[in-house]
Amino acid sequence: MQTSIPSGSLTKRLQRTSALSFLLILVVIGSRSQGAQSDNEVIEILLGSYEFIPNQIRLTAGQSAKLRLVNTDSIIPHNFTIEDNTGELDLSIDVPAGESVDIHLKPTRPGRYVIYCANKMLFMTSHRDHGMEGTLIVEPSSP
Ligand SMILES: [Cu+2]
Repeated sequence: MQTSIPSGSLTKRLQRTSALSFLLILVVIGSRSQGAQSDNEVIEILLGSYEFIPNQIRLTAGQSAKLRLVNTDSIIPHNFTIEDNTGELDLSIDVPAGESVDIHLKPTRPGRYVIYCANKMLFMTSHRDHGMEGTLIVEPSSP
């Protein structure tokens, strides 16, 4: 008889632990970013486990913001796509596994825009169908 540690479950546990710590970091950032959005604000978006955290992003028209896209998966590449038929915010950014990419946005038109991951699993459905989508809300600047 052989005794062996199921490495798969250990990896899963580690992934869960790191996901949890990312969540904790996010809560700290979330509580710090209450109130008015400043031009230097960094909004961190986690891409992993087939979801965006948070899946709702709020920006203010006329203000620039830095979005930090963090891929928390160790082997799955993700993508961050914004759909905007005016073309202003339209973009598609690939975020390799375990890496992060900063993007700068300065929206001018208030509205709601669809965001999603454009990647697909081999021979399977899209990441978007698995839940990797959300909303970018651009609020009008306060008078
Ligand atoms: Cu993805």
